[in-house]
Amino acid sequence: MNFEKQMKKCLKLALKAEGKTSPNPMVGCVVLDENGNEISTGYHKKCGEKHAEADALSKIETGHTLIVNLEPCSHFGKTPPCADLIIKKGIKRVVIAMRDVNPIVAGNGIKKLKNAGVEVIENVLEKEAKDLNEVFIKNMKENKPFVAIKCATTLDGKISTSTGDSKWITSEKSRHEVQKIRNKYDAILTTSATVIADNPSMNCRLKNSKNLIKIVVDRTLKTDINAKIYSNPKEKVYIAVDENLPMKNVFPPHIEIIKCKTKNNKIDIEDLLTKLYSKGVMSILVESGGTFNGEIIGKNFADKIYQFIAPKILCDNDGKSAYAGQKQLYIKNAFNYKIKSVKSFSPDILITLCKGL
Ligand code: AOF
Ligand code: ZN
Repeated sequence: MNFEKQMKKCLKLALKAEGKTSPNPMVGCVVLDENGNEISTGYHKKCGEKHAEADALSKIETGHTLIVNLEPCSHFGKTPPCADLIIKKGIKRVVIAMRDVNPIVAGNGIKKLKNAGVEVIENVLEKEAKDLNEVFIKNMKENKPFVAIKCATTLDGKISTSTGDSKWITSEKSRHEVQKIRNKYDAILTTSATVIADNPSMNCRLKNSKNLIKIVVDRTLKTDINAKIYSNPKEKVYIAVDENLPMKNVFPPHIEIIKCKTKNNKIDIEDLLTKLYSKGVMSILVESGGTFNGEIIGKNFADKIYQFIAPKILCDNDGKSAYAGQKQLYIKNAFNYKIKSVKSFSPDILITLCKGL
């Protein structure tokens, strides 16, 4: 028995809470009896609630094999250690997809189980499990938010014509998928230029969707406070301004100013990301113009790119490019990304990319 089928089920269960577990990982769990029959399942529904293992074990007295996509925890956090509960419930075998990257667990859960005589099988669907929890891994390893760029381009890589027309490059189907992507992230980040040009609301309009945090990079505070992006008092907005900007404005409680270092009249993105992370923003979807995208790419801050491509060609040299301002004159210096998937949202496609090697 290689437990791949059950691990797949764990990943599926974990995904039920996508977008709701931050800053915690997505975890699912399946328990089998000694004959290999499934007797319970569980998943982590929300930060602060039961871990997946505790959820599955709460429904049964005992079991034989527990399958889970993340190493069981060994620490007293918001809940007691899952490794202790697994031992107490008499589980004989634990199958995991990946070790926990949280330094307070990192191998200690496995040690605890083995010391108690529990058999541990590791690395089942490890790659899939790491993909699922890419945000959590980045957070734990680098203490930085996970950053993704979303853009919608023509076949020739443009996000608008030279007259500024951009509505709509991609189809309704593609734009509906954007709503689903937004729902996975803690926050959406844009710039004053986009707020002024497009006055977007940048919210998530799916049924039961969460209130996204908004981040507006606005060094000199030139956006209009009546812009749509500021209009929902339930949605927290951080405005990143120059730390030396004299501030006399009073803002409603859902708007908070983050004072950032600047370089060459630009917000220091690294400083902003560090400050956002300390405020609990674990993942950010950048939806902005080409210049800002270019900066994110140029400084290697993009962990992921979602690029929707419509089968339209503008042939407009002065149309705006999706990535600008970081001109590379030689192919060997191009910023490299790896294609993770290509999906069709007819008539468009969505290419999802991650950092290159
Ligand atoms: C989860 N859900 O199903 C598992 C987790 O703050 P706490 O006490 O909830 O602990 C969070 C840590 O527990 C998390 O960073 C990870 O290391 C470990 N496992 N966390 O939220 C789960 N199994
Ligand atoms: Zn746990």
